[in-house]
Amino acid sequence: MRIDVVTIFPEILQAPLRASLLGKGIEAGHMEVRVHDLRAHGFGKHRSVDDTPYGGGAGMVMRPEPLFAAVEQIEGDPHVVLLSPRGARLDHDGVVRLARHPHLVLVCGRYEGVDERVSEHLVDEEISIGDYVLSGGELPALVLIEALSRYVPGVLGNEASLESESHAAGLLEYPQYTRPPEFRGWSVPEVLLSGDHGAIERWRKEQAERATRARRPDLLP
Ligand code: J9Q
Repeated sequence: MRIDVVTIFPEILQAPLRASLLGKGIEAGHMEVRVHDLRAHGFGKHRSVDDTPYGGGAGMVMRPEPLFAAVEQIEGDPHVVLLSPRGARLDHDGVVRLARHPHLVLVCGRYEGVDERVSEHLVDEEISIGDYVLSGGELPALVLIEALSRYVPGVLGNEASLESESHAAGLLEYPQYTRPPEFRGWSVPEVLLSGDHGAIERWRKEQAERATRARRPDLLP
């Protein structure tokens, strides 16, 4: 899978893309991620990429020309995604669907918005990672790249994608414990120390259902 990211802040992306399992997967060539500086296509001495909104109002709007130039200089026939608070909310099914595209371009919106001609004529779809205020699409792009990497063979290992499939499709996880068996008077549930694998499996299923009912009833059928 190939991903190109278009942003005015390449440095926000660089370190996270090098770190952790994701970075190793990219290093090993299982996934190719390239970050493009939108200001390379900006106007004037300050490489400006935004301007005031027609019709008035606060804030700045990203101009279309730098965004079209940046995306159109990327070779191939990519699926173009704009990270924006106006997008469809990303969920597990959305990640799996996007992972089927061999080549994505992620456009990071900034400022108070992006000229509507970008949404209408450059971008294939708009994606939001959740309903909260952010100053730009760079962190959402990283979230999407990490989520996608789980479906790229070799990046996090095949077991990881199988594990996340079963997890995201169903219930919340059951509670996990490790050593010590007692900490500040709080004990690990007896059944987990019993060695009775049947009983452990039943306990975990019951706990997963209980946690889902209490915390995320919207996930239940
Ligand atoms: C660009 N809030 O928020 C959630 N998903 C994407 C975004 C976002 C934002 C501001 C600018 C993207």
